[in-house]
Amino acid sequence: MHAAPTPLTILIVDDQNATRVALTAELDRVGHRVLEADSAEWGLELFRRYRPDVVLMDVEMPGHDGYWTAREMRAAEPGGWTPIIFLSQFKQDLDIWKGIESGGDDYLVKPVSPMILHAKLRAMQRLAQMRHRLVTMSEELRAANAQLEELSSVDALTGLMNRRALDARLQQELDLARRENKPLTLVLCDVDHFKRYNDAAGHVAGDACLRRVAQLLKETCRRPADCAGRYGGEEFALILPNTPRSGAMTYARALMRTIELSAIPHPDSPTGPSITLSGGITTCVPDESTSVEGLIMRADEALYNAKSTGRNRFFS
Ligand code: GH3
Ligand code: MG
Ligand code: MG
Ligand code: MG
Ligand code: MG
Repeated sequence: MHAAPTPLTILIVDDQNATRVALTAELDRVGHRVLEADSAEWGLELFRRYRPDVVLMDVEMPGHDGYWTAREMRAAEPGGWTPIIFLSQFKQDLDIWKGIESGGDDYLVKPVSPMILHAKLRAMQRLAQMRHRLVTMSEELRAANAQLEELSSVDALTGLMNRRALDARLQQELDLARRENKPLTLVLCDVDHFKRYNDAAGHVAGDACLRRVAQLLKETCRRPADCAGRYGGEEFALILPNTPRSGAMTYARALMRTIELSAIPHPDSPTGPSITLSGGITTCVPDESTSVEGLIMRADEALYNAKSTGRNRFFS
């Protein structure tokens, strides 16, 4: 042989002692680690236990034959692929066909020349490496995709759901509420006089203020199904499943109280020394005609009314 091969763990399954001894001696000589099994059952056991790199599989064995063993091995590694090379004294086309059909990757006729054996092992190793690279690549791709998915649904400034995710969630909750015949509440809220905040304190402080408001909104979502998101700019949305009108009003009062107590200073607000919110609330038990757009439109109208009647209030 020329260059020393990368050491492999090779499982030989063959009922004939002489064959195993000869193969083992040859594989040993070039540095491979050899596992020997004299039956299908034991071969399968060693396969499961040691996960060899390659299997050399006799076809004719008492009890279960090599075809059966190969199929069992394939079934024992879902998503995986260990190269299996059949060894047989039968060299008819049909024998070879059956070997490959039962899950073998190659088929050698006994007695096998050492050089052919090493060449075939090398080919299998190359395929296994290629497959490994592909599997790694697809895992990396999946991770990158998951990261992208996450990025595309989170608002970068506040860490809340963004508009895209909110719309999707609202649609889900709408469908669920319709199926279960339960009330769904949507709250849109908007920071009062936030342009003045930016003008007086600067955009960096403005950003920090929005993060603080976002955090408070998140904290007011006490039930697991409630969710808060940034609808855009200084506007936020809250989706409150299974919440009737009365519950929504209670929620709004608690939210306004939380904002009031946290007393985030506003440097230039006609509504007072600290940040205030205006909100629009809509509650419905959805039917066939209810849509996400319709809900948003109604909450928006209520928000507009809260703004135009003096701000720092929630309307429904
Ligand atoms: P109103 O009480 O009617 O809501 O008045 P307003 O000034 O809050 O409303 P307007 O829509 O006129 O202005 C919203 C401001 O919010 C303008 C914009 O500069 C600011 N804003 C939007 N997004 C961001 C952001 O991400 N960071 C900061 N710092 N400011 C933002
Ligand atoms: Mg045999
Ligand atoms: Mg606004
Ligand atoms: Mg506005
Ligand atoms: Mg505003």
